[in-house]
Amino acid sequence: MGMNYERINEWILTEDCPDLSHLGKCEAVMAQGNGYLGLRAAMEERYVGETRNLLINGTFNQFDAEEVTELPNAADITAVELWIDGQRFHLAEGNWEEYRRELNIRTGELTRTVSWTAPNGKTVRLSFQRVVSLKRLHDIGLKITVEAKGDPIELKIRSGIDARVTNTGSQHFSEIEKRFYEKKYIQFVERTTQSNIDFVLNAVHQFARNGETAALQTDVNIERRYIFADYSIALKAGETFTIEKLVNVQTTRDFDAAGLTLSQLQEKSLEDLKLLEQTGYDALLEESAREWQEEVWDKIPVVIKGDKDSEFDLFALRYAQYQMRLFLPRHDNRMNIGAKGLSGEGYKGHCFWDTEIFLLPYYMFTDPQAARKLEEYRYLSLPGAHRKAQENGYQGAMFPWESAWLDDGETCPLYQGTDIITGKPIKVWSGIIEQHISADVAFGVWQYGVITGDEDFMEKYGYEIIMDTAIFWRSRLEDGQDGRYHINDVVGPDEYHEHVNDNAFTNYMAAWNLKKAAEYCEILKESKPELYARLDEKLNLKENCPKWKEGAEKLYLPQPTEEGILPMDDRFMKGQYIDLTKYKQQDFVAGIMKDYSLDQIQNIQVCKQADCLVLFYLMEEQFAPEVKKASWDYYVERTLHDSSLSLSTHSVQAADMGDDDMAYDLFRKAASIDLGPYMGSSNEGIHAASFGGVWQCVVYGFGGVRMLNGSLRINPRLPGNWSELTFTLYWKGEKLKVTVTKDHVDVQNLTGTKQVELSVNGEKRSV
Ligand code: IFM
Repeated sequence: MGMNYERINEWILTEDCPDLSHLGKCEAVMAQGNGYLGLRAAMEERYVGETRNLLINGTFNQFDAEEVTELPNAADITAVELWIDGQRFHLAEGNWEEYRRELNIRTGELTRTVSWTAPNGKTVRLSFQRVVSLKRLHDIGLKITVEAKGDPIELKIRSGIDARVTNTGSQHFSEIEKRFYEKKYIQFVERTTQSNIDFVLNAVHQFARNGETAALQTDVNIERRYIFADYSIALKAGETFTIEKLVNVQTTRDFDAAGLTLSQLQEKSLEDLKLLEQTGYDALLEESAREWQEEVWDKIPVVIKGDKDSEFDLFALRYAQYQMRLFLPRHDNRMNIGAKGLSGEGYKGHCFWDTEIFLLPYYMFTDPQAARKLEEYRYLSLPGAHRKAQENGYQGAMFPWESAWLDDGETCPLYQGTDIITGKPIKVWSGIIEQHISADVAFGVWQYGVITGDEDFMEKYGYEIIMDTAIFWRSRLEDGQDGRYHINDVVGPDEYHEHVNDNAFTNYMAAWNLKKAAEYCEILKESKPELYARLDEKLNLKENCPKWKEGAEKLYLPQPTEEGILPMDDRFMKGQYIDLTKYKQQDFVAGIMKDYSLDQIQNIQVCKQADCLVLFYLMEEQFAPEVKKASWDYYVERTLHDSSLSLSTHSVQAADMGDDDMAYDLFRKAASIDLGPYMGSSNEGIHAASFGGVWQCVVYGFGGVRMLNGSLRINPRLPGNWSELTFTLYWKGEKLKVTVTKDHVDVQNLTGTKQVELSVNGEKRSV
């Protein structure tokens, strides 16, 4: 029951039995997309408990003043209802056999096959196919084949565009127009209620009987927020009937630059639909599969060889790549990556530090152009960051903890969930005091600049972001009685502890940010005086640079205890120690919140997720191995991994410390967050950052790749059951192919235009 891994060597993820009480799992893990749109894998026929999502990246809307802006759920285009001699096809009725739902991550196609016997005894063999084109960002195809098995049947079909969907109750759209053209082409126009974005959805159906085109009478229906057609046909025993539903979706936001009016967009999208109709499902699929092959699988190939278990490892890595392409807005720098990608409504489509710390490494090393767009988004969202700083009494760029549209500023909700003890809504402090995000963004920008060597980006955007965030940090520092600066009242990466002082992660990252800004200031003054002058005019470098230096020097940085443990803040180690075994054994997250209120958790030694350990991993050379080991022993015992970001960080740390078994075990757990057997884990969408984490476990952890002080280092350590690992990465524009075996590391420069200097297992090499 549930996920089945029998065909993973063919790149196929299978569900071999419909699980109608856990619909969210396959809906999310089998979602499709192309960075422009994401389509959840809800089945064609409707079920109680399903979530049908079509999300278009960047189209944020605020439902009302009490809610924060979110990605609205566009009208549903996937529903197709079938009746066999008057009995509606539904897996909870009649009998089903030979069921399989399969996602082919190589081609991006989702299929479902089943033999279904209706309560009236009529049997049909059904096959459903679905593709979201990677090539044509607006196009989606569905194909359904019905075979009448033993008896003749009367088949009735209902299909159209259904705008009666919401985001768990919040209706983000006004209905604008709905109509049939030529009694054939269906068009539905809806407008977001606050951001005024027009969505135009079009659909057309075409039919074939035993492979020959068939024309069917269309019974047109237009209802409130729903436009659909009914068709019927009599089939003889043994006959097959095919329905193709071809759909496109476009929004006025896509054409902001071109300034298309709604009626021009309606006209254009209808023309596009007619082209799609001529293409048909099979060609659309073939074209899209070719794009997957060329853009992803040929460009970013990975190989893992080893025992039987390693087959899952390779699939998990490829599945992570599949996901990281689904939600990547490669086409537009005005949007970023939501914490749930485009596979569900969780976290409302907002992006977090997940982008810079967990996902950016994959994109920087494998698709630098896409990585650049993600960081350009941060530059374009500076107005919101400036506003947030001002609203909080600071200066410079204070990036939002949760970010949506460019000038939205902070979009983290103020309240979420209910306190188990008081029954009151729980205040979400992250939007106000989880401030490390500003340094994380600067860190991502710096990493991107060094790894890709993209000086054009740094000159236009990068240096400015690093300096603007330094302005924020300098204004944020507080004078302490000890003559040092402190950063009080924050939430660190471990969100179970709020209002802490001197969170190690935050302080070290802030100090890094201040120091880096001052360093760049001096470098640019010498090497790029014109750029320096431009930035000086904007950011007053002459006055700020000395302040950044002084700030970095005087900022208090927590130091290890006598036992070598780095205190994650000024409170954690004084908290109560409790036995966490019960929560560690639960197959769901945040179980501790069922027993303790967040107020109580403040004084307990329990971590939701890695905190100091993320710091060790980002600033590897700043901490002695004994400190890392002692801190590891201390924190691992107290960490619940209640955030999907935690396991991969621990795995990379374990690999760095040489604990191969632990690193592998944690990698497998990280790879199973969505792919694994826990049926409730993905209801609100997949965990986008965890896929970056899976890639990091393999390439950073086992592959031993890291950028250290501006240089490339490769210190691989394969898990015991792997005999080979091969991956590619870009280093300053050169594409390197790295092959690691138990006793050998081979690095080839596939581009070969420049010499690449690197260190392999401590020895200097050049390729
Ligand atoms: O950014 C994370 C955070 O660290 C933990 N809660 C979920 C967020 C989104 O993934």
